[in-house]
Amino acid sequence: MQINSNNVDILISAVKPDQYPDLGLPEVALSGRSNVGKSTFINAMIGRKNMARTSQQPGKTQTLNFFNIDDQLIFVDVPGYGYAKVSKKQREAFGKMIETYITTRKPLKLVIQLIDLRHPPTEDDILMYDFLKHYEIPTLIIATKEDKISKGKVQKHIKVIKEVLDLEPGDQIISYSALNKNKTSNIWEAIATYIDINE
Ligand SMILES: Nc1nc2c(ncn2[C@@H]2O[C@H](COP(=O)(O)OP(=O)(O)OP(=O)(O)O)[C@@H](O)[C@H]2O)c(=O)[nH]1
Ligand SMILES: [Mg+2]
Repeated sequence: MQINSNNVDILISAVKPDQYPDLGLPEVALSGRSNVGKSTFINAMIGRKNMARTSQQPGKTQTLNFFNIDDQLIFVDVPGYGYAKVSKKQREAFGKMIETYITTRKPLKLVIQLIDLRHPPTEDDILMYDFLKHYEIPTLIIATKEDKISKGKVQKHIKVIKEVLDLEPGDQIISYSALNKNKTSNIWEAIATYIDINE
């Protein structure tokens, strides 16, 4: 799958369904802990530096941000979970916004769940994965920040993630670094299989 990184645009920052765009494109949403690198992942995949806003501080993304990717698909950047400093009220509002999107959105073809390759999945990661499986949402796990551990340890860490999540046999896991971007084309190939686009 080839993407023209010049033909990428933010469509809308939405908080409720009547704001979701209506282009008839398949959607791929990100999920994962705050600060795991969801917005950075989008930028790395499309070859743009700061299309999705990133931060070293958790809690950066606060709305559902829809990006038109070369008129082929829409990436939906989503607020992260598990950030203690977000107020209870805010956390509930984020939770509801994400739940509504994931459980009702017809064009949603795939959720890419990011897990930090360095650490076993958290309780929140497990809850999120179980939620996706309950609603039968196809899920691709990206184990990110691969550059932060030595090559020899990658497979061992992937195995831990698989075991702790109790990964379903149909769900793939790919390790990735948004710094070296080595597996970008493999991930595009994987995404293409979910959205019925020829590679
Ligand atoms: N070394 C390394 N750092 C990364 C990688 N991906 C993301 N980061 C860093 O992780 C931090 C958080 O990245 P974001 O993309 O803002 O995280 P997010 O998941 O969108 O966070 P929220 O919007 O708060 O939910 C930034 O400092 C990124 O530079 C990676 O693959 N390798
Ligand atoms: Mg973000």
